[in-house]
Amino acid sequence: MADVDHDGLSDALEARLIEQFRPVWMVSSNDCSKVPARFVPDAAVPRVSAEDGTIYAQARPAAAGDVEVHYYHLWRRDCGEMGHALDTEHVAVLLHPDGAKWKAMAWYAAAHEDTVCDAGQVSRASTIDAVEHGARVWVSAGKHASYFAERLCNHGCGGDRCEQMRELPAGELINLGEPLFPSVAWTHAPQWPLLAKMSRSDFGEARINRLGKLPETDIAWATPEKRSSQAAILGVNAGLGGAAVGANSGARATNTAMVVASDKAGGALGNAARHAGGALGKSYRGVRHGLVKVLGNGAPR
Ligand SMILES: [Ca+2]
Ligand SMILES: [Ca+2]
Repeated sequence: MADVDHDGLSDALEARLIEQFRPVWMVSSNDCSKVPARFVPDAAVPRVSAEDGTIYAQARPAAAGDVEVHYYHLWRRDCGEMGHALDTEHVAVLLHPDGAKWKAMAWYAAAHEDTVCDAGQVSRASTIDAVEHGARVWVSAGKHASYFAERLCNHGCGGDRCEQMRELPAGELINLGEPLFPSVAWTHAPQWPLLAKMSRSDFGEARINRLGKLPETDIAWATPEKRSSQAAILGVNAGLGGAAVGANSGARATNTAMVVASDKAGGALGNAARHAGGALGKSYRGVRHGLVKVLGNGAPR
């Protein structure tokens, strides 16, 4: 079994999963940085070779036989108000084996990650219709924050816009390997925080636990503790939950980014979701079983 990045997953499995769950990217037609860039592979300092929609990926083992895949969209520059060269953005998905197939349990989209404006989101895969294939991801113009819904695009600290959006044609997918055995020379470059994003999981126990308890219809903020400081920045009190709609939006506003469709969680799925929420143990394994149970009871197509 060839395993060029020495993480225990075969090259063939990594290639298959990376391709199967490749997201569909929605990008802005007036982005100053055009589209995600390709970088010269053997340059230790990141140097753009083309702005051609190349996406970089990483697949690595997670707990209990699961696999976590990161998709990096890397840009020539961030063109926000405090713009800078190079921009390091990503989304992630947690996969579990189901017989001969693989299914997604949960997705994470980074938006202003590691800043006070953090508007990252987590979602059950079924909520955003991305159990057996990639999620659709809206990328804000110039800032390149990633969102699972177009109408979340004005979050962050309020400067994000998704205007004149178009689907990015599928470009090349390049496996970055792992931090100790990267396939390119620039993963450790201090010019950008790529190594940190490659080195950590986006599905820690606390986040997975919150996800397990989330209503089936909701996308959640990945770092709800940051949302209150953000509200202060905007001078809005209850406001940032304003994207939430539906009967329970008031109660959910602080922790929940939005309700996708209030009538979606019906029947067996709704019951399974409630059951999973109630049965969740404190451990990752327990939560994982809960999420698998939800998926196994007929997630919507
Ligand atoms: Ca491998
Ligand atoms: Ca790998």
